[in-house]
Amino acid sequence: MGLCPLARMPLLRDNFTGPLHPWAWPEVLTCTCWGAPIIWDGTFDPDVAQQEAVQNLTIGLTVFAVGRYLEKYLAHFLETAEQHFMVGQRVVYYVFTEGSAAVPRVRLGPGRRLREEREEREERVARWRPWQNVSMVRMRALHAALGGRLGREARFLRCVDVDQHFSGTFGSEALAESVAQLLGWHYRWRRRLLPFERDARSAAALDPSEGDFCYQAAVFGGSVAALRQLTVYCARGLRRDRARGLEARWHDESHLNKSFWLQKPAKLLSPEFCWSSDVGRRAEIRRPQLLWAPKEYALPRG
Ligand code: UD2
Repeated sequence: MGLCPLARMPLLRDNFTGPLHPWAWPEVLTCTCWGAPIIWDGTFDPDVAQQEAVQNLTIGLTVFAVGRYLEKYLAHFLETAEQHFMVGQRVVYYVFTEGSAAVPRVRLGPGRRLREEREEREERVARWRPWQNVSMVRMRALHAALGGRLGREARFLRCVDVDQHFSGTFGSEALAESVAQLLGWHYRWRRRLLPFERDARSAAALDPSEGDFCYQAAVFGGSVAALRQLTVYCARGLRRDRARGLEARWHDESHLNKSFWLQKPAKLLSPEFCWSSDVGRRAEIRRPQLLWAPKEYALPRG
């Protein structure tokens, strides 16, 4: 597999339908070297995407909300998902949380449900506590859930961080067998500068000549089968590293990047689909679909 030209060889936006003059649009990459589309606002017609989506399928949205993240972020996350996420589709929110924590009640539209993933996992979730970062065990918990009811119920899934909110339409154009999200901080960087895991002892390690793009663990998705493969790969890597006293530079995100290097995603979402205002203004970022909440790294997690 050849390596992708990154921002050094951008392509023009195609299927232009927006109100701007074409010359006002910055150039962006719209296809990877292995033929996967990179979805930007203006490169798809939302109505066509909606029509082409398989009808009557259930889309799962998984989100982990443990400790203060539950109280602080979950309600707003769900309220905005109701306004923007797969509107008109059958959606199940799978909220992974712990013990007796109260999941906020949010009014859901027709065909939309919320399931709390805690009973069978209560003990496991409780064991997350000593861990510095809850996100480290998401892969294992997701893999287990995909093998159960969640995996039978949903056709496609989107797995996301809770400390963000939907700010624009996030629809069927984002569905595919496996979907990766370009990280807003790094999508313009040259490959050799990307923050992949470089310690060769880690299961997440990528050689300087490896890695296509820097993907974010805050949004990834795909079919149940593809996600079972991805989550088991990452969970095994995380376990192997832990047994050796290692922790990859960006934790689960490093393992996700390794997995997507080996199994190329079928579709990439532009950074518009998960954007941080802290990155600053970018001409090609016009209507972010998800916005990060300000990061509070000084506060405890887990
Ligand atoms: C980055 C990634 C995240 C993950 C993490 C690994 C982005 C936007 N996010 O996030 O996906 O790869 O790095 O270090 O790039 N959580 C809780 N309770 C906690 C802590 C975390 O529920 O106390 C859950 C929650 O869903 C949260 C997610 O884990 O959104 C990721 O944790 P984070 O946002 O604190 O990690 P962060 O910002 O380093």
